Amino acid sequence: MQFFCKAGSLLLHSAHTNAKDLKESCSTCRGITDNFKKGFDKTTKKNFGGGNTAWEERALSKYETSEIRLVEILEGLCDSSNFECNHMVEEHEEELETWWFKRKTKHPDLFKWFCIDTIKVCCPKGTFGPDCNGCVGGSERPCHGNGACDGDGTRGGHGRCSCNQGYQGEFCLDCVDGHFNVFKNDTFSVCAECHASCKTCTGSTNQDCGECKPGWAKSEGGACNDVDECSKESPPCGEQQYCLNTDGSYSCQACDKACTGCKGAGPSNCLACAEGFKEDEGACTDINECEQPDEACPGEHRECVNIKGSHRCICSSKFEEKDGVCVQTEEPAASEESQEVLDSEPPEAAEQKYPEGHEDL
Ligand SMILES: [Ca+2]
Repeated sequence: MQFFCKAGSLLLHSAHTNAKDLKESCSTCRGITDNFKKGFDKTTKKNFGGGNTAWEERALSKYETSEIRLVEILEGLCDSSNFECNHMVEEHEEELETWWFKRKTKHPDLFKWFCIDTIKVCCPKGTFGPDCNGCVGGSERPCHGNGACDGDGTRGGHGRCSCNQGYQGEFCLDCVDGHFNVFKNDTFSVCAECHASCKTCTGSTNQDCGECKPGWAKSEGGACNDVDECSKESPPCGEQQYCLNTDGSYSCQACDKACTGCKGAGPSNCLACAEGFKEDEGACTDINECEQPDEACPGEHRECVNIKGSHRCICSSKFEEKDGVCVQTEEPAASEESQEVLDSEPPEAAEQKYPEGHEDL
């Protein structure tokens, strides 16, 4: 035991850089005392029927404060894989025994007695560090209620504040850009969000802006209003896009594929129709090339298929493309094996084998 304690304090000394470990020691200890409480509740009236008989009453009151019960509780304090926890329990088993037999009544809060006051790995709420000093802003309301104190409740940390969203400064009393003070004195501060148009502000409307955010500009009346980027002389979007103004910004949207250039969404907002489309009742609509007077798919056994903005030429049924012309598809029966048989037959007979094929011609 003596060895452990010395080694432990040596470790604490050499590990002042290891603030994270100090914070973890406290949470390990908290886990131990939480599990102690669970084990205590679980062993209440354990192994006893209802505690009705006189014998049971006597046995129960003996068990309540017994070493047997303590051992049962100690066994459940740590997961077997949790090295830190098992190490801490092993190192401080004596103290836990002392509390169980001698201090429990006077100091019922095991966390406070064990983690804070005895093995000194934790601090009271609102304090931090080796000596449990008050956090920035005081231990009552660390960071004036607008942030978290580093190391709060542990023997680690530096006690400084990381402020909540909207707050800044050492004491978390100042507002960040885009926020303004609804209320502020030396110890209290409430910040609220500015209007979306303000970079800085003194109130909640667009009239209260100090500086406007990008995409907004001050009007003559002093309010920040949206800039309509789309109405500028040189529009910010590409040729196949139209501009969509939004509050504080804009976006460039793709034109409909029926358009060459456009002023809005859909085929009715085209500046000109794209190739394969023609104007029809104010909108660019697909040209059906297959119904044009000029044959779109010249050549024998070819068919025309209209698609949006174009058309495709395909071979008719039972024909396939070969070297730029449509030729008759070979029947599945004419595989290599049967081809030999066919070849050995007289040509007339072979031709007669496909009367249906010729009908398609
Ligand atoms: Ca805009």
